[in-house]
Amino acid sequence: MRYLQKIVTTISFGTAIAMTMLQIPAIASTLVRKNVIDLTPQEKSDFVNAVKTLKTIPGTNNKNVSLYDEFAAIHNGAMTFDPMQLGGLVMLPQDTPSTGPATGADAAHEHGGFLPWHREYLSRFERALQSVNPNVTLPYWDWADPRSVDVIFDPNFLGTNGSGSTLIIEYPDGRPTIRLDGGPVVSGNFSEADGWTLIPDLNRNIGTAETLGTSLTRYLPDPNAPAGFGFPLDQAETDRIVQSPDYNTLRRFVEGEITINADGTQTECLNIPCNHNLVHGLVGGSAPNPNPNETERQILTFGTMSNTPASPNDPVFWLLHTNVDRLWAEWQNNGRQGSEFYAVPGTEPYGHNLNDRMWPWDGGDSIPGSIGSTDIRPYLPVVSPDDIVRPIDTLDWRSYGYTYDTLVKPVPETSSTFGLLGLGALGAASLLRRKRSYPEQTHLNSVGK
Ligand SMILES: [Cu+2]
Repeated sequence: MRYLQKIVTTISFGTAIAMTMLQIPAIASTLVRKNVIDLTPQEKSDFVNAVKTLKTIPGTNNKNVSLYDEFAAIHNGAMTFDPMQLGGLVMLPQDTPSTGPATGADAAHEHGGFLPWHREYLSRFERALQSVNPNVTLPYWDWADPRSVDVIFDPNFLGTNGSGSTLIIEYPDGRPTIRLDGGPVVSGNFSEADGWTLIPDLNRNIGTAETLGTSLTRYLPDPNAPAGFGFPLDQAETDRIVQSPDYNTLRRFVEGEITINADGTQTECLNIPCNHNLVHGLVGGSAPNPNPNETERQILTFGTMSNTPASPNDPVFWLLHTNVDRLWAEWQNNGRQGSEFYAVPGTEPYGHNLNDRMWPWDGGDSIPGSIGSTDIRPYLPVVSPDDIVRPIDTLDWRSYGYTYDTLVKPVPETSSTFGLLGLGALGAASLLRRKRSYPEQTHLNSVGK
């Protein structure tokens, strides 16, 4: 639908017709986003090479900035619309306030548009990768799979933990001391020695607005960390995300504002985040502030991934968010794809309702401000005034030309699903055939493993 809309828009502009027509074949061939643990060595090196190449291509606006940095700038810019940046207790002094209807709420997080905004953002990044190598698709990090961490944080794939810094956070009220080991990634892929140099203005601590410098910084948890303080995340909890009864619950659950317990009760995730927010915090290093007061935030954040504006500087960002998008697609694939399975109309701040324009694809309606004293606007890409995207345009992931391996894989014949249904061998075989013919419409095992 979004492409149809674009055709109608561009016809009146004449010259853009040819470009629009070129997009059509991409829709016809659906690319499959895979679990990162299933990538072949070739697929892994293709992904890494495409990501690194984007860091060497000049940006569309400021030629001193790479295409990759422009993506990082967009994520920074989205958060400047929230004067309480990331819900911290303190309003960072914002030298240049944002303007326009999006002002007042984070344009990409904490509200209904979290899922649509990131779906659009990921797809644009994936298309940028495909302009380097058409075989590349975004892999996802199934955070509940114990095999994922070793595959991802390999020096030859997305690089290792940081080193050289130990943080000890002590709690005067008797809570256990937290120890975090990490720091800059100093060798292997995505280290500065490897050429992965960050723009300090786009790599800031959300709580202090101080820059984290030019290195990717990680504080990965101890591999033996107890459940809830390390990887993997809980499989049963992740399965419950896809069972969420409505969009608002799903969005809050997967983003990490709440969790739903096994007995169906809800718990707010305050000082210790959940799901997507937890993964950000575990990679970048975060801890409850021992002494939050009127001038400090409730959660301390240390590295690149835990400081949300900066987080796309870590390439693992894309794998985490692709998993979030997958969980949304699986939820939608279970009969919830229509616009009635979105946030209740009128309940969201501007930019997050079904037909609102989402910055930066808003025709220039809103202008981001600064993060502290940092004006990120010189780093932003050019966005055409007719490049408009609303949440409603993002609901059908297939219209972007991709799907997920979990939505096209046939359910294994040994699956308990067949046992539960009590099907005989013949029935199971015919169901399997139907699934192969219409994989996305007869999907039974929504969290396929
Ligand atoms: Cu995120």
